[in-house]
Amino acid sequence: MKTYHQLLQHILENGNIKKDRTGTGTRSVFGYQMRFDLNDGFPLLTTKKVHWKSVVHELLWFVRGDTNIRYLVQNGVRIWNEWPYQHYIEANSLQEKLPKHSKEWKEAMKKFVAKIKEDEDFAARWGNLGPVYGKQWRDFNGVDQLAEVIEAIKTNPDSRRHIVTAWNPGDIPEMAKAGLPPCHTMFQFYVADGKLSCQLYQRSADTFLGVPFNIASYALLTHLVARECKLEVGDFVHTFGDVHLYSNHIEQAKEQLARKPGKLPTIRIADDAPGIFEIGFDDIELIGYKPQPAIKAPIAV
Ligand code: DHF
Ligand code: TMP
Repeated sequence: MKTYHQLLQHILENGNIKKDRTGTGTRSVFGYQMRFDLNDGFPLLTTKKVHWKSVVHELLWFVRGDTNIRYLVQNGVRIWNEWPYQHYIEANSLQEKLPKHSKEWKEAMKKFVAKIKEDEDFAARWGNLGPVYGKQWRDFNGVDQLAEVIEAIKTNPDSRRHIVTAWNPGDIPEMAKAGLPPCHTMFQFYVADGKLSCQLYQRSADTFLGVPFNIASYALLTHLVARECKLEVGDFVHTFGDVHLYSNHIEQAKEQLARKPGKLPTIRIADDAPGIFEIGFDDIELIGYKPQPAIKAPIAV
């Protein structure tokens, strides 16, 4: 995964100092591209431990068209908790009592998440992120983009129109309320030589925390769609708009750069597993993942 290290290095060397919505501050560049041949192994970072379970559950949650964090919470996945929680705080005017990232804020988040898990009505009211990825992939103004793109890959592999977009301008205000306007904005598939490649355009990228998940997620999606279409996997191409390192991730990035990338793991999807729309967590096995220890970093909300 030298490719990812090169991106970190590139931002450290060339990043513009830039303010951002969260008030954290970033070093950022505009426009960058990485390419991973999925036949070289599965691109899950080895120079820090990435929480694989979260990657898989989040992708299955998108594929099923779900946008409520309840499924994630019930499966021990924490990565989307902060946004509905912050929306709950703001909708109930609790900002003064619970300032972002304070000790009280962290304590109350545990209670919020427990309530999402236990109380179905509370989850229905406060667990929804709005019409984010899952909604747009499966029902973009009535269009099941994921099902249609799979059908098109099967019937017309050479098409240059194999696109799924999460950027639905009319829905952006609703997404911004309790979630975020889509960061991984649109993707395209390409078939050549019996291999399926995928390219993602990511408009905004948190290089230290989000990007390792995004690479793994789209690599897994490519494997699942290839299997569905009886194709081998090709490349995952990752194209960025504003790709940044938050100012409170700089030391962590340097720590990671000092580590040497190891051998990539592989994945195996059970032969008897159902198709992409019914596949379960246990059908997907990660083999030979031996990462170096996790590196903690605060997330910008
Ligand atoms: N906001 C920001 N500022 N950056 C993001 O990357 C981001 N990603 C979102 C939602 N909003 C975001 C969804 N994806 C983590 C990773 C991906 C992700 C959200 C959060 C994260 O916190 N990763 C930690 C801990 C993972 C865990 O074990 O729960 C990590 O060290 O990788
Ligand atoms: P923004 O909406 O102001 O661009 O903030 C979104 C932040 O979340 C930005 O730092 C990018 C980051 N992000 C990722 O890097 N990957 C993701 O998958 C998601 C959801 C967010």
